[in-house]
Amino acid sequence: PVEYDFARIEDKWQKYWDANKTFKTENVSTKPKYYALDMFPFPSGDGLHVGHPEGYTATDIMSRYKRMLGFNVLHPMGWDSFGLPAENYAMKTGTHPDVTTKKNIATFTRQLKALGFSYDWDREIATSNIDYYKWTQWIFVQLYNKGLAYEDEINVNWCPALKTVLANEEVVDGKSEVGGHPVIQKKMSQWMLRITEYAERLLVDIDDVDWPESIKEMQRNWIGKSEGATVKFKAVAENDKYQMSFTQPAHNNFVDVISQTSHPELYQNIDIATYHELEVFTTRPDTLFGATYMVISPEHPLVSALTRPEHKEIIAAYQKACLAKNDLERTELNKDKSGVFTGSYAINPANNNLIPIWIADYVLMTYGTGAIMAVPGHDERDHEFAVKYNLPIIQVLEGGNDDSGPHTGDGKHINSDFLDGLDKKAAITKMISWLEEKKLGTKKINYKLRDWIFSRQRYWGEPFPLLKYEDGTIRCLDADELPVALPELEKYEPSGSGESPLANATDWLWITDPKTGKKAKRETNTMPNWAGSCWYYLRFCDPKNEKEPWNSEIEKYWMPVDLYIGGAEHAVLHLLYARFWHKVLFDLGYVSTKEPFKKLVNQGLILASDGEKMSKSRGNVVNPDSVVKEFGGDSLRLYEMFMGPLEKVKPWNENGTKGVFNFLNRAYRFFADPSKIVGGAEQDETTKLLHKTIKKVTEDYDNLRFNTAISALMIFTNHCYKAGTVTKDTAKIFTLLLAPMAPHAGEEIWEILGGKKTLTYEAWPKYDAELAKDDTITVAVQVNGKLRATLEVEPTITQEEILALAKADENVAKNLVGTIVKEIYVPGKIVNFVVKA
Ligand code: ANZ
Repeated sequence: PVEYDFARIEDKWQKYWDANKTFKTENVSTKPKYYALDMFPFPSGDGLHVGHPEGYTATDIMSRYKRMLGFNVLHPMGWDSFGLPAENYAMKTGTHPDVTTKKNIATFTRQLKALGFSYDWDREIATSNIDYYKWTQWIFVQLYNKGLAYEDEINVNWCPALKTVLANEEVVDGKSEVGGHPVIQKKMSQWMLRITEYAERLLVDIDDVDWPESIKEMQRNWIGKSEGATVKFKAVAENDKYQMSFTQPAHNNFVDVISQTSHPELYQNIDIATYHELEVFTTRPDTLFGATYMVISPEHPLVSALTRPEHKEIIAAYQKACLAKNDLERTELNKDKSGVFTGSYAINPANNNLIPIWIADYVLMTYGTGAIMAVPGHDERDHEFAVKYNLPIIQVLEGGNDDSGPHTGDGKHINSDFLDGLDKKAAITKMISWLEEKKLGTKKINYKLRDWIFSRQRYWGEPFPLLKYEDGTIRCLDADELPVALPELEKYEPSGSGESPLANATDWLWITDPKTGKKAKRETNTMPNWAGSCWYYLRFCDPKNEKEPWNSEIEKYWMPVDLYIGGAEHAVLHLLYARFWHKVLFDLGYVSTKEPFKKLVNQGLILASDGEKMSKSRGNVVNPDSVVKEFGGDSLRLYEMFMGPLEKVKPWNENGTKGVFNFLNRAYRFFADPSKIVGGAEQDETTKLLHKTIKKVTEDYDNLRFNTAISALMIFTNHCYKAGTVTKDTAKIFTLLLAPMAPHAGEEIWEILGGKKTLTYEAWPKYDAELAKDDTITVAVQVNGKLRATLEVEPTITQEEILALAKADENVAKNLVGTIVKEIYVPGKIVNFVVKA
């Protein structure tokens, strides 16, 4: 009997593919191209996780399938190898990150090869290799020269204990996610990239790509376009006359609206000559008549000018407390509101009412203008705040059924002078015209998107190609001065001053600039690890090019990426950053497409058998090595595809692996057994099912439905066992259908069947549409118990469809006189209409 000796078979074909460079891809071809890309891994010390092969198998199936369809396929693999873990490991063990990275890459490579992925290994790249990051630096030079890179003093999350800046995502409740150390807001000089300049295009072009709607929506929300207006308020302060007679009595109780009519004496005291212009951004200019107070952010530049002396102390304390909170904590709806009064007032330009100016942390300096007009009658946060601090609430739109909350919906305007009677949309338009006419404001579009903080105080990353002279001026290097090599360091520990460990590299740090002869210091920060992954898909097109990052002709041939598979966790990080760089490169004429990734698919998370996330601490991680050892790489591939739809979250199941292994075993023992393969014509039943199977598998591959493709092959295999024998042609077709998913077994059976090595470029089987058609069933149609027609229909027909079909039949229609009082369908058998004249 034939035995499925997977260990021998897999080893044999992996060696064959390697030795013959079966998957080497040429950049010159008359064939149409197909570019299938995986999100390349960070080569961690833990090795491959069973989550990796899920997406990798899917792209590999598509690559193998498309080769058989006659495409020239680019299917590369590489390493996102810069990053903090390697550096932390270095600090702990004293092993240079370069050494650790190389070791980890070797492990990953061995593990990927064990799964038979059809990568063109000659295109392998690693972002931490100098011949790669030279070009990452080159792209930075392009950004810099285009005015898209700048240095700025900004507030960052600074963790004194970890001695580094942290991303917002790395801070939980004001503490570092790692170790729980306090995190403060600290002003530090950082390199920034002007991604905001591309906000509109990043938003608009997302409509044109074939991506999951959820990811598109996350990007849209992240970019956060808001249409509204800016409005200028006059803020009155530093005016003693006004202060004396007005501030003190008013600020303890604001229930009263301070209008000219109610307090004419106050207006007389205002010296309008001494005012500050306080500009706000609002999406609801129509509610201006309902603005009863203003709020400025604790970081607003006018805080000190608007703070009356008697409020100074409390405001200083408040500002300090705000530094300990991040933006999310400050703006969350359900967080308790806090704020302090400045002692100053502004004039509402719509009705000249005096409204108090407060400082509160729910207003962020990084959005809009850092100041708001508060409309507690129609905004949740303003309402909560007004209730807490007893500030006046005026309703300016009719409606809202809950007395206790603000009315955030639409309605006719009231208490709003020239807006009265208008709905929201019309009132917004009218108010904007009024503001523009009076030069009090203007239509304005705002984006939530912030510029990208692009520097890290870390060692294991790309050095910036920047020199700083003693007079503080900066020079960005020219292309011919690249690369700036990352110096070898013995001490990776950051200094704690906020400077990167590179500040310890004294020999490297200070140079005499050969181009100017001036003494210069290198930039010691490094780029974040998103930099390398922003353009790796371009380098894969032309990875060995020493003169340029890629050749334009080659880029034109391969781009865009036709299929990109990876985790949804990159929705607004890598996927947005890469789109941004790509658009810059497009503007500079270096790439030919507006968007880099035509189709994106997110594979679903694979959970442990207990339904929990796999993690080392839970001890529920499945190691792919042990699965490969027990069942082989083909079975692991098949199992990961058989678990369920690619995009779904699915738990691992030990028995499942065994189940697909049994199927592969059975298939192999049949099709690789010469005694089962006979000459002559194929049996009719087998021919029919074969064509159906080709159709099903083809359509499933086209739609990345690999689980149902596997089911179809299982059904066919079971049929063949019942049939006893099949012809060689049938066996060969089955093998070609199976091979993209189980390539080692596929190649071996193919060879046994006398096919020439290798099946990689064999033509994909075609089906006969007639033979592949589903069998039909015959349904009788009766009217009042008399047979009027018989219908030939697909077995999957629904009740609705068959009733419609029956009524449309000429003879049935003729007899349906009067009213139909009953419609009965016995599935697959009979339709009966009861009519009454
Ligand atoms: C008055 C108003 C009335 C507002 C109303 C809303 C509803 P989005 O949609 O997110 O753009 N806002 C403006 N700048 C802010 C800042 N720096 N920090 C916190 N909040 C800020 O939201 C825009 C609205 O958020 C603006 O419109 C402003 O409140 C507030 F019935 O102005 B609105």
